[in-house]
Amino acid sequence: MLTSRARRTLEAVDGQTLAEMRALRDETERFMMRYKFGMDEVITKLSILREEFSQAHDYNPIEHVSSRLKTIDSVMEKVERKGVEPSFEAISETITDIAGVRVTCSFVSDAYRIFNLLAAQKDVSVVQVKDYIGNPKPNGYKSLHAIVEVPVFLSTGAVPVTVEVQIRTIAMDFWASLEHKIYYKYDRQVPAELLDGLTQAARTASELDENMERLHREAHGLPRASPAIEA
Ligand code: 0O2
Repeated sequence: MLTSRARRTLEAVDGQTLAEMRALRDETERFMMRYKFGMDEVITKLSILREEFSQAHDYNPIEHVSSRLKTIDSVMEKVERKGVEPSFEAISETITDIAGVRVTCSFVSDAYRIFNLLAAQKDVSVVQVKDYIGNPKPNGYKSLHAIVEVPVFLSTGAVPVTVEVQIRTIAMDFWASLEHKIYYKYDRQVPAELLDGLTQAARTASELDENMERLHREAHGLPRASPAIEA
């Protein structure tokens, strides 16, 4: 429902400007849709891996998969913050996390296993990997981040689409979501004692991950693993 002021503004816009505005709206919708399709493809790949792995190995390495598409406002905020030229081409080349998929696993070795299985697929190209599990952030943040490119097949042909995939354990995810809420609550000015508490909690979460994986291995008679990204 338009306000009378908005209606008056629209009435003052000439036909050509209105047509250009509509064309831009349609192009923006098409641009964002590609990311949704790319995200759906990655989710399907993960569902297949999850189901097939469970069937073949009687074990499920994926606990949970969630996804989010950035809003146009959030994309534009990042475009401004990073000083990116506001064209669809420049945005698609520079902003690689418009589509995001988060995978939660039980164990650290599963996080690397899922990444390696996804990266080995023929139609998946790995653009960038940030291994914050092997190299945690100073605040204790741990997660395996990958920017992958998948082809999306449209009626006009195939287009490559980037999707950010974050893979982590339940303990890492629990920590990251609390840390995110605390940062949001304090508008990034988190009191020092809370920051110390978060760093300590990150250590506890890592210890929990190590202990749980050791127990799992012992219970199943599995050898000690040194999980890593496969070339
Ligand atoms: P959202 O809403 O989750 O997308 P860049 O993405 O290039 O601007 P950067 O830091 O180079 O920034 O990317 P990086 O390191 O791959 O991290 C991007 C995302 O990882 C963040 O996205 C968070 O989701 C997550 N992340 C990174 N560091 C932390 C951290 O210290 N704590 C928590 N809780 N999450 C983190 P966005 O864009 O911030 O938000």
